[in-house]
Amino acid sequence: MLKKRMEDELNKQINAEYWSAYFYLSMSAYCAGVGLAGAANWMRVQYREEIAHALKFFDYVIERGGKVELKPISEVPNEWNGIIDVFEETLKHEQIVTSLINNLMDVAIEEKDHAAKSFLQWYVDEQVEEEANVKTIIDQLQMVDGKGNGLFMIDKDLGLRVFVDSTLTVN
Ligand code: OFO
Repeated sequence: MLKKRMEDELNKQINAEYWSAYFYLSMSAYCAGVGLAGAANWMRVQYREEIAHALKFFDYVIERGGKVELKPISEVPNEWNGIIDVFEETLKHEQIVTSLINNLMDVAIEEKDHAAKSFLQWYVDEQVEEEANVKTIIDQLQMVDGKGNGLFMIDKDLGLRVFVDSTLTVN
């Protein structure tokens, strides 16, 4: 059985993952609006990843006999200053999520909840990958100054991303 404190923190994280999904869907709309279909696709895949992250928490709370409490999702931004800004904001956001996951891990340790620690390790590893992937894209975009033929080629690559439910695999 989950302790109340752990249950509350997991419920907050479900909300944070849905917020992330909504955030990336908004970025997808922005990218589509500025003619970057590849980046729009990348963000839409990211949106689906976040939904999968949320559902993994959702299922876990239920599996541990806890109560899922879905809260309202607060408003997300819908304007950015170009494609480099979009990915820089993505990285900043993922760094915040990493700290949320680390805080959750701290709670699991404090509550001596070994099962939650084991469960959360998946997210700790996933965040390393999330940040690294975004950092690579920012580096590429900066190389071409976020424009011209270079941007055209990067956008094509971003268009190749397909959704793979990483919650079903072991990192
Ligand atoms: Fe769920 O990792 Fe991104 O936000």
